Amino acid sequence: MNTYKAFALASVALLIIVAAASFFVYPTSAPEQYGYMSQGQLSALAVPEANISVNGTANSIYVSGPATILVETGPMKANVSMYSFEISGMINPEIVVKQGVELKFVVVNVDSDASHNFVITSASPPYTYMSGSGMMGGGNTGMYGSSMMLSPGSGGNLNYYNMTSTFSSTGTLWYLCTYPGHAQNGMYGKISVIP
Ligand SMILES: [Cu+2]
Repeated sequence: MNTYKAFALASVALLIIVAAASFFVYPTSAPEQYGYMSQGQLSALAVPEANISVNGTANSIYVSGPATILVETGPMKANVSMYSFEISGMINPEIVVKQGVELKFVVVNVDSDASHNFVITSASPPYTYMSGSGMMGGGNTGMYGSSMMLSPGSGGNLNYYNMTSTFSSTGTLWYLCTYPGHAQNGMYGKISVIP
């Protein structure tokens, strides 16, 4: 074997090792922005959070500092419309947040037969059939953040998407589902950013 051949073989071997290593390392080192979670993992998330106070009478939550908010889309509950978000046990609550606070939203589609997403916008209701339908993508494409469209779960696996939003100026925003017809049928809520 001449030197060139040995070098070529060594290069190929190195390439294979690097490719194999990255195949095994990549899934665990990548940020888990979206994926599947089990019902058990979802239940473990549904705990009272620091910096969040719940006001059932006003159907609102107040967030005073950095917090994680669990958003369940399309809750499968009696007398609850599928066109709903469930947050802290409430349906489409107003989220009151202090200016400058960074919120992490864990959006989980708990609906067994419909797709939903969670998009934050300055566009106010009423919404039409196609309201927001241009904002389908994930990757925090909107100014304030948007989840990807989450398919209904299957086999006990629920689709989730993690997104982070910082509310740097005071005012009124809205969250809604941009699947055609959903916001029109009430799948939205208010976000008030206060000083
Ligand atoms: Cu929806």
